[in-house]
Amino acid sequence: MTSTTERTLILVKPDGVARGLSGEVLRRVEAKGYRLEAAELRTPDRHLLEEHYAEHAGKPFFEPLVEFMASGPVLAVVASGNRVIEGFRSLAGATDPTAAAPGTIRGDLGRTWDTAVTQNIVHGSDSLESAEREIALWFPAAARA
Ligand code: IDP
Ligand code: MG
Repeated sequence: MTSTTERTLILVKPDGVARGLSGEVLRRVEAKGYRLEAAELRTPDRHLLEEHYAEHAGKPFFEPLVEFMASGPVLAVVASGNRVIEGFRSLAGATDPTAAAPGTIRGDLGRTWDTAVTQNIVHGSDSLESAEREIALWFPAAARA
């Protein structure tokens, strides 16, 4: 990838893949006008997830989160476009799917299944720095020097 357009890492989490929502998430990303640069379906190992969620290490939801994320296939996607980081966060909606606004991925397709908000269908990078860090973790070949 030689483009200098902003990029973000999107994950369709195990709940989203298991519920058959991968296509719906990609549809919304493409319909918004972003470009798909890479996509891979895989079950991430603990090591990758601990790196990916390093900012949350030590929090009470960290262990259940890593366990949930390792529980099945995840669709990892790199998308690009002007302000795609902010734009995908907006498409995704608030972290808690019960509270997420209708019209968003989490608001339209998610709900809380128990007391936790772990299962919320998607992840999206939250800043330029985390996007490049996360892309390098999930797609080492696509990392920028
Ligand atoms: P984000 O995904 O909206 O950026 P973060 O605060 O970065 O939200 O949290 C990362 C992920 O950890 C969330 O998407 C969700 O799966 C999980 N999570 C966040 N807060 C909680 C919580 O209070 N309980 C359980 N899981 C949580
Ligand atoms: Mg986050």
